[in-house]
Amino acid sequence: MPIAQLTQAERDAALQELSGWTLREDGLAITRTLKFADFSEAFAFMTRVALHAEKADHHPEWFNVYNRVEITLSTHDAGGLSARDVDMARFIDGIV
Ligand code: H2B
Repeated sequence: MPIAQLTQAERDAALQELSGWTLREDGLAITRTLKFADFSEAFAFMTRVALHAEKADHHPEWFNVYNRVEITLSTHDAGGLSARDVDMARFIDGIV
């Protein structure tokens, strides 16, 4: 079943609530870069997110080098941002 993209109003409200997240230039994703003390801390974070992602069946796009994790959230099944991305961003914000 297709997943609904956020409306512009919903997207604006989500961005207000999610400080630290930036709308990608094409408007189809949100991004946030996190820095940790070292690689172990970064990977521990990624493990927690991965376990949650499997449960939620919603997966981040990310890039990691040493202590930096660049995260992009978008819903492929919606062709852009959906409530699932907002939920995932909230989860991430809750554990950092
Ligand atoms: N993750 C993300 N980010 N977007 C999706 O549309 C998506 C996903 N779809 N994880 C899920 C998996 C889908 O491919 C499976 C079949 O439910």
